[in-house]
Amino acid sequence: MARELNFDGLVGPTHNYGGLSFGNVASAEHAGALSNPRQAALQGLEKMRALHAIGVPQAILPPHPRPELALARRLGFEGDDREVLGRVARELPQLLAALYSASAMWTANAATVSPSADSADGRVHFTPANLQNKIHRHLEAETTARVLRAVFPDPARFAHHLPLPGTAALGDEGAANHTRLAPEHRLPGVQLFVYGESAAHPWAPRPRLFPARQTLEASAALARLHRVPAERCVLAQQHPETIDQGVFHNDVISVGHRDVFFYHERAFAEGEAPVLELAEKYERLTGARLRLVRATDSDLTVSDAVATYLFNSQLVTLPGERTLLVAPRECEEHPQVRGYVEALVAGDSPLDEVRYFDLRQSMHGGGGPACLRLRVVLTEAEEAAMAPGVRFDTALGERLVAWIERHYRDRILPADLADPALLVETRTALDELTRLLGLGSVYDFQLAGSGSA
Ligand code: SUG
Repeated sequence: MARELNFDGLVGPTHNYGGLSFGNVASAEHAGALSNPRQAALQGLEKMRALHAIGVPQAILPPHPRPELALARRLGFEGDDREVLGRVARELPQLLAALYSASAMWTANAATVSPSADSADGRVHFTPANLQNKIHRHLEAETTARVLRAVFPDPARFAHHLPLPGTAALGDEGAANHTRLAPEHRLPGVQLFVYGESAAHPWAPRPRLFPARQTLEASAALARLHRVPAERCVLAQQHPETIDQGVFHNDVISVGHRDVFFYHERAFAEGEAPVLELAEKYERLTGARLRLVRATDSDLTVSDAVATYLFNSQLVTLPGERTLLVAPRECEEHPQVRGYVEALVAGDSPLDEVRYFDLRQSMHGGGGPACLRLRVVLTEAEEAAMAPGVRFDTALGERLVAWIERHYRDRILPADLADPALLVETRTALDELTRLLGLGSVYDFQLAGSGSA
């Protein structure tokens, strides 16, 4: 037996719209807008609660410590916490949003994870993403590494790699560019690694407006580190024109789960070739057929996909082997996309049901249902070796709702980030959370005992 657990990111108390992600259309559109951290966290929890209730195994990854004043200090801002915050607010206010970013909620970017069934050494492999393309996101790698080691401690079962070096040549955005397909979770499968560009192919078409955040060299290193045999890997370049239209990760244009791969015809630079390679390898290695759902431009355009995040839906298996599409509410509100999805579900496609979720607070930063979760396939024994406190159940859900209502603000504007009270509130909330999740001290401010605010 093996199951796929969805580790959702719990939205942190400093969720704000900094407009920090060049190339992410929603992030740019909402720069400086009023955010509601309380609602953001509750919307995410509601998705976890609903999926748990229909039998989808669910767990939680905690928010990261914010503000990350260590970054400000490395940039020359001196003094105690209050002084550093005050100086940044006066001299470099645009840095405040990065120091306070709650982007760790998008755990599809936390790490790449390969299940033990696919790895030559029979262990589950984790590599935290370096997220080097964005200043606010590169902050996440260190805490992610620490949290993953705390949640998956046994070295005989779990292999933890260092994040790849944080340089443009090795840009890595984690599971958002990685899809694992297998007839059943416990059986060996095939892994698709999608990248935006490569130094080895300087003449290949590349995006002209927006950055490609993942490189071929990074994806190849992940496959090597995770000891996934080459015959089980497919490496594919994302279509550069889609990156320029706002598809900054592959999970905005395709999604796969078990034996289903749902994608837009413009997803890949080489058109249908990588999909055929995937299907061919899948069939040869598993003896089963990959079920493909290919959306064409007449079904929906790339810009519809970016506006609604249809491909950022989650695919999950319901009891009775039915496949559910967990889609953002924006798909339901878009007549053409809604019509397309409903036709798929009503017809004989592999998609059997759809459910829409209101994740508006996250969507306005460019993160849909699939961005909010990191999938980890675990055998029964591996699951038993995992830290138990992060497993989601109804009781934890209720405790988290109470914790959010106790600690979270319901409005943050850019100017509020200068308020030292937010720092104190955030640390108090997070300190309490690590006890609630039984994680021990995983945050710098707990380890160093350096709360001088
Ligand atoms: O990296 N947005 C995130 C969204 C990540 C979505 N994840 C996946 N597609 N898997 C990003 O661009 C916006 C932050 C801001 O503007 O304040 C942000 O970081």
